[in-house]
Amino acid sequence: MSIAKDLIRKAEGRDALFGIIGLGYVGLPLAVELAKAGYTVLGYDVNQRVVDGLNAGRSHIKDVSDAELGEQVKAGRFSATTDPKRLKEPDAISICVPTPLSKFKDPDVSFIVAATEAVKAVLRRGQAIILESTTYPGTTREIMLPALEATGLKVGEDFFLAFSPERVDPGNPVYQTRNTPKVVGGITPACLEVAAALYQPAIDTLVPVSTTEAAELVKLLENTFRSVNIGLVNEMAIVCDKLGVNVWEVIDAAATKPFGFMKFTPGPGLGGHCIPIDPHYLAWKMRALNYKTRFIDLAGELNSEMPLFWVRKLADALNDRGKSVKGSKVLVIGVAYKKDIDDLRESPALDILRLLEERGADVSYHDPYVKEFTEDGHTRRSVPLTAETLRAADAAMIVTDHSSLDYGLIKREAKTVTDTRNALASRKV
Ligand code: SAJ
Repeated sequence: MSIAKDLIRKAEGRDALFGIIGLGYVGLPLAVELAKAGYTVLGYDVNQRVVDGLNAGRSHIKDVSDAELGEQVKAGRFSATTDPKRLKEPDAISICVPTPLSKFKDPDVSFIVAATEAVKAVLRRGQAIILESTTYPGTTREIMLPALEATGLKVGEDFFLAFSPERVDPGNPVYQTRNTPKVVGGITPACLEVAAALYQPAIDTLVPVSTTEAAELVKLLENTFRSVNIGLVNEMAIVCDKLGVNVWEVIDAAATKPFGFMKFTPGPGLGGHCIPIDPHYLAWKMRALNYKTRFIDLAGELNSEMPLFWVRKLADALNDRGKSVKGSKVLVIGVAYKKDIDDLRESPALDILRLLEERGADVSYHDPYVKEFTEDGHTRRSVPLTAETLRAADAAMIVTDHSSLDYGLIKREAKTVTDTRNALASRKV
């Protein structure tokens, strides 16, 4: 039997040992889903504390409960290691490592390279390697393939190589790993067939595409689509401000169109570890091909302007009360990059805090999900949201519209509120 057919048979029988490199918000939910489907899963991470916690049945990822992890650990279907030599054991390995941007907004694929080197060191006949990390089109073929074929093994015959973009939306109550359709592209047809067969027991819907580049681009299109549309509504917020029109009213009315429109909302800017970053992977690749991705660049500029736009709106509100930003006490309400989570990555609130302090404001923040954080060596702690803290501030700014906030209290007690999320009006307080 061919090696591919043998792997497919193992997948069908759940006899394959599945490896996951990177046990974060993508890798751990995938590992548990594969174990639930009947595979034995070996997790690999460089962080010994994470590995020890997982082997003790303690999850560090909100979307994976200790109970569901512990069940798989107890059943012997999941274990974790920091030993890269053990990567020779799995028949299949999914790579779920971070792909951040460098400070020059260039792709940082160092984690993918490190994972590839770890696999290359132990690559054996009969293994399937699937990259899941969001990256620029060509990464799988240009970085991973040469490294793995340098072992002398032949892709599509001795080993298999594919790309399948992660589509994890942390905290999403409806869509998790199993019920989110999974796009897969292979370096060869056999690679695609093997990768799809390996995922099939754990994923409800597989979406095969013809190449790894197509699969890489699918994810970048998805997130560039969001960044560009958020940039559009943020520009509409600036347009409406200049025209004295309520942008939220305009968007809500436009959203009544039952076809051909998709609602996005203006905000304080673009945060998170996906939307502000993924489009720049594509822009970087296209610059190398002498093409300027104007939509991506323009959306990035517009979204980056929003913190200053809202700081200026707050300055106007203070000015209307005969006050300057300099010397005023400002309470920023919500610092996470989006509501109901504790994630600060790329949060526009960080820019807003900086811009206010640069203008001489005495700034404090309240966020029920972020008790404290340190940035550039400066630790800030969340203050309670009370009538006292609201009254003590000359102005408040709602940056993250967490569901748990007491908007009635904010409306009653704050001297003035700059509402970047239309949180008060939308809740009719
Ligand atoms: N934002 C707006 N206006 C909007 C939507 C978002 O200003 O209309 C802001 C948010 O406040 C946040 C940033 O954009 O600061 C990103 O928000 P997001 O809703 O896109 O959330 P993310 O960053 O968690 O994006 C993830 C992505 N998932 C993956 O990459 C696998 C994205 O593809 C999902 O569509 C998104 O979750 C989701 O729908 O929740």
